[in-house]
Amino acid sequence: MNQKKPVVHLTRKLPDSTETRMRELFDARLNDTDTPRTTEELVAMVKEADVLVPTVTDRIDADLIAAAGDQLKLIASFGTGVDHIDLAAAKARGITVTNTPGVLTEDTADVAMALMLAVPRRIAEGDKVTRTGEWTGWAPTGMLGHRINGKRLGIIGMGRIGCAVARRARGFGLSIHYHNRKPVHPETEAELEATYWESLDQMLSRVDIVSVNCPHTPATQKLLTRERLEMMQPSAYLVNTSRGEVVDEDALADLLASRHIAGAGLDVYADEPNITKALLDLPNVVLLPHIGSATIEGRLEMGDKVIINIQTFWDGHAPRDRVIEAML
Ligand code: 8YV
Repeated sequence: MNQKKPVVHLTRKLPDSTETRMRELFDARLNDTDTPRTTEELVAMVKEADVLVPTVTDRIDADLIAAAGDQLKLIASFGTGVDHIDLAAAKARGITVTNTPGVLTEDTADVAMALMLAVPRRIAEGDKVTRTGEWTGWAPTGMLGHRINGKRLGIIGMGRIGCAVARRARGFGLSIHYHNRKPVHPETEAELEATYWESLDQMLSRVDIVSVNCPHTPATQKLLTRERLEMMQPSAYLVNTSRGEVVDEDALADLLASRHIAGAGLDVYADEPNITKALLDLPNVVLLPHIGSATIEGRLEMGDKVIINIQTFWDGHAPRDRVIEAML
């Protein structure tokens, strides 16, 4: 058992109770202003920290890892996605990486479902029309959208979040289709009455709503290329609560503008917080500021997980949430 408290650097402001507990357990260095750290600041941190607690807004690349002092042994990320961390470089330097899976599954699935309803039913447009005084009253042909009940949903990536999306979607009368590296457990497939598509291309041309729920990895970088997006039906919608990098954002904007795709609901972007300008002017998109997991409950549970991962590691055990590159 390690007697010394680990020096733990937090790159961003975390919930108060998470930070207070960290101060009790560790020699935790906080970021009160919550200003995203510059590369120089991150370098200074990894030279000193035993443990770094980054978030999705930090780029933990090979150069940064090379600049770390030998004392840096753990990167305990606050979040599930680990595409901001160069896992191979961390492994090569013997640095363990952990994340916070599981605790943001339901919240993220809720936002995916909300977008699936919001876009075909024109919820955001309706809110705008009502507020701006453009609404002239009920009309038989006013604000018509499309029904989702009875339609087909195609989920890309049937992990925890994909399955949670499927469960919700079934409640709204959608039938479930999915593309994954391999089929899910037969029991899960039976429970969801889900249809597996080994070929993403085949699935894309047959479903009414596409939901992106796979992690961003080298294999899924721009998985939805222009060619693939063009395979979608002109009446179909795209929802992305995973990572912007999985979709060719420029191509998506073009196809939405020309109505080759009916609409999109996006919570994530390739270059956050910058958004492809063309998307901003389109009425058939709902754009959210990466709030998939943004609940107080979720953030506290993420904080708890980070603390447990650090404490377990510092006590000399393998943390449960360590990220193994081959798993991605
Ligand atoms: C998190 C996310 O809030 O966990 C993820 O992968 O995308 C987010 O919802 C973010 O990563 C925090 O670092």
